[in-house]
Amino acid sequence: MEKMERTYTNDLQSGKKSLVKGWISSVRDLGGLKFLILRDREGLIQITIKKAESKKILELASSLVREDCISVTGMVKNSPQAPGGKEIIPESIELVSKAKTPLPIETSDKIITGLDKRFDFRFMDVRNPKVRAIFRVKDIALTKMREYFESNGFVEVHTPIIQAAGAEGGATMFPMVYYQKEAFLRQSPQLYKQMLMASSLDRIYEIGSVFRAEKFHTRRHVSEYLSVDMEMAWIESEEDVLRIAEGLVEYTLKGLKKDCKKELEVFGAKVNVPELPFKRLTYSDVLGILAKNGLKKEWGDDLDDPDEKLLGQIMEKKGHEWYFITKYPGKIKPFYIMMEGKASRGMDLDCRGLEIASGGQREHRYEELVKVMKQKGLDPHKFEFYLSAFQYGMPPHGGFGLGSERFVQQVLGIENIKEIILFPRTPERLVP
Ligand code: AMO
Repeated sequence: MEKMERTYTNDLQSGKKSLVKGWISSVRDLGGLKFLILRDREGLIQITIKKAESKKILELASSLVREDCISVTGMVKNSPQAPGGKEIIPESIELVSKAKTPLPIETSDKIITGLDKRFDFRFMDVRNPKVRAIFRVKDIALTKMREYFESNGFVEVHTPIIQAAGAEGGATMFPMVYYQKEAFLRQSPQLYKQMLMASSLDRIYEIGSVFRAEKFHTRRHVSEYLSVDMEMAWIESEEDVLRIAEGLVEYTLKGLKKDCKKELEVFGAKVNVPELPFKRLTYSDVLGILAKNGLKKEWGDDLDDPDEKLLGQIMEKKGHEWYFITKYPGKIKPFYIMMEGKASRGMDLDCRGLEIASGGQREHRYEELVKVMKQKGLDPHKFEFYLSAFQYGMPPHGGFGLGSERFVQQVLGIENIKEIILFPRTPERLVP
């Protein structure tokens, strides 16, 4: 007999003999009938056992419990009462792998288990269709971002994760032993993506893990996240970078709307594809808006969570879910951002009060760069490998880093960023 190919539950067709494989989501007994609900990556299917007609199958089915792995062959039929409108009348059922009882966490689409317990048993938590939907949205979002970069002339690169120096400040670096030397896990590909602007690659992007030893527990910080980074050379100003950032967001949201309808529905997420160009507010504009709404800040103060949230609400009321904040004070931006008097060419991209990306135009003039490094208390000797790229022909350039989890978090309206990471890393969590 020819080997039958496995069919996912969403591809089943009535009138076709099929093979399905998955976990048992529930078992129900109803007089003359026994129902097994099988769950696979794509959905659910009801397996209907007529007790009188299939004694052998019934015997096996009676020993089955939730989360057992089974494989079922049988005829697919339309059945309006069944979840998804179809059922399988089994010809054979095989128990592939047994599940222990009781189960440590709940896997039905109502999420009732606490977050920590769910992360302890994350492999099982992801069987929950609602949880799985998050990772499909993340997957499609990253695919769309890659498409956008590729179709705009960007080259994908991979720069070192083990680094000799950090770019984003000493406090959040993870040190490690590298043979006899001290090294660090990268906080960002910042220094390398800039060096590549002197390499002729012109436009690059990198999607990779970055590491931050964050001391605070917030709903938007983790110790390891997936950063979407880009850098482009020969720019006129940071405006060139903003245009790519807004184009990327627009393209990705359009793609999600088209390819993730089901998943967005699960979360009741209404994706509005924003109109281009996004609203640009200068940092000074933002202080003005906040002051008018009773929140006074000194010029030069960083924008904290409550400031960003209030601004987000005000902007949303005006019809701007996405907006840039430009011309940040130089003193609160990193050394690599180009200064412009007391301000800078640094920007953030926010969505409904949450910072999703940050970047801007970089300082490409060697002497200026060294001057700012010293002003910010950094030792240029530690950055010689980086600085040498600025001494043999470095074009003007800029770029940004976008937090992929924050992007998905905001699109789906999820409270905690950890939910967007399969195995999150926080100060307390290193396993699983
Ligand atoms: P920044 O440090 O602002 O800039 O980070 C860029 C974006 O990354 C996300 N992000 C985080 N996400 C989860 N957990 C964290 N601990 C965390 N920290 C940051 C945010 C943020 O906007 N090198 C620059 C980028 C550049 O200039 O190109 C950088 O890393 O969404």
